[in-house]
Amino acid sequence: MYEPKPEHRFTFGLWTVGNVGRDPFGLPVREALSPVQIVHLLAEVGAYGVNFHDNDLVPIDATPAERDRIVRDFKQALKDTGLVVPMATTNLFSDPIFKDGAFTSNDPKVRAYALQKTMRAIDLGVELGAKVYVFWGGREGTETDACRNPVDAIKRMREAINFLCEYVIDQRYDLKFALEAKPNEPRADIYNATTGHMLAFIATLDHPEMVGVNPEVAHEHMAGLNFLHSVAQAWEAGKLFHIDLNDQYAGRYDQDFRFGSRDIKAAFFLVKFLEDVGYPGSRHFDAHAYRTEDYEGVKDFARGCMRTYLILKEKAERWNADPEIQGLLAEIHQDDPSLQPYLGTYTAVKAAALKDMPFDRIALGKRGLHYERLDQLTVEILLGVR
Ligand code: GLT
Ligand code: MN
Ligand code: MN
Repeated sequence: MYEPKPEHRFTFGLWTVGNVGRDPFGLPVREALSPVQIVHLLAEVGAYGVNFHDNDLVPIDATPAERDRIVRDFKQALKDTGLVVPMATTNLFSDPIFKDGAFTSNDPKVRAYALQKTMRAIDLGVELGAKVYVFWGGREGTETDACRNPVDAIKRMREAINFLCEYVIDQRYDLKFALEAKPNEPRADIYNATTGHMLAFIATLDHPEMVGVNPEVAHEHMAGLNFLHSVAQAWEAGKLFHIDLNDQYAGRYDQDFRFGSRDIKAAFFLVKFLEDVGYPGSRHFDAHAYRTEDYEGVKDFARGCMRTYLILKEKAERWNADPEIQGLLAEIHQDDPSLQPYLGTYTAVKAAALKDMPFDRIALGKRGLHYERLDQLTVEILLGVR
């Protein structure tokens, strides 16, 4: 019942199940797998797709011949397993050249190199079938604002995304961009720190229709925000091009835990939202296994992400079919046709009528809304007693 199937569009990055468990305080705990091995691991656990940064697949210092061999082997692994590549992205953060950012760097040479690297990575992604191209800013930020006026950073970021949109159009690629925010880490403060910032930024681009967002659970939680609200705003704006699922509590470093492992209720309302609106894109798990695990544990982690999603999907169906919940919702959302002349699109007549309308403010403020009951019913569904 909770078996992952291709129609669920569950994807993982090469960097997720391939994560070797290095952290700022400790060395790798798992031996690195090759991209081909990772594809086979993902096929074994039942994933639909695999995403990558350019350098997850092709090392930054590979020769053209090495690149061709690696890409050939990777394509063969995709063919052998049936996995697809729905998304690709660029590593603009690991190499020391990017220590002060890529597109927002003060050094025009670094900015130019970042564009070159991204164009090459776009070519690679498209060659392997990607339809969505993610931009996570990585090191587009500061430790000290003495180094740059943030307005210049925003202008440089706009210039880069505009440039790359034109490149995609020029190449006649069928590719959309998805911007991913993270508020802090790996630098102290990152520009365009939340999905909301990204949505506002997109509206200022030359080709806003080509650019959407890739919200990540952990990144909005890091900022203490409600992830569902960010996702809903992106969806309503037609901008939910991709999503990164994982988990973590607010106020911590970017933990990238297994989906649903920290805040089940938030994960539930997220899954319910994605399923209710019919979000058609990838459900990408941008997470990694605990550092305590070997590769069997990594498989447990990956299976767990997908299984939890599917369990929550089933819980959402149960919630939608629950007569008591639906009864409460019907009550909560009851319309009042007598208010039609006053609400909706503005007219001068409506405004005048509304200004004269008497309200029983005290009575309206006194009503109980039954949200305690509604939330308890939700919790009981999640706890499996309903
Ligand atoms: C990195 C980051 C993620 C981004 C990845 C894509 S890399 O793991 O923390 O949130 O989605 O660049
Ligand atoms: Mn993250
Ligand atoms: Mn992410």
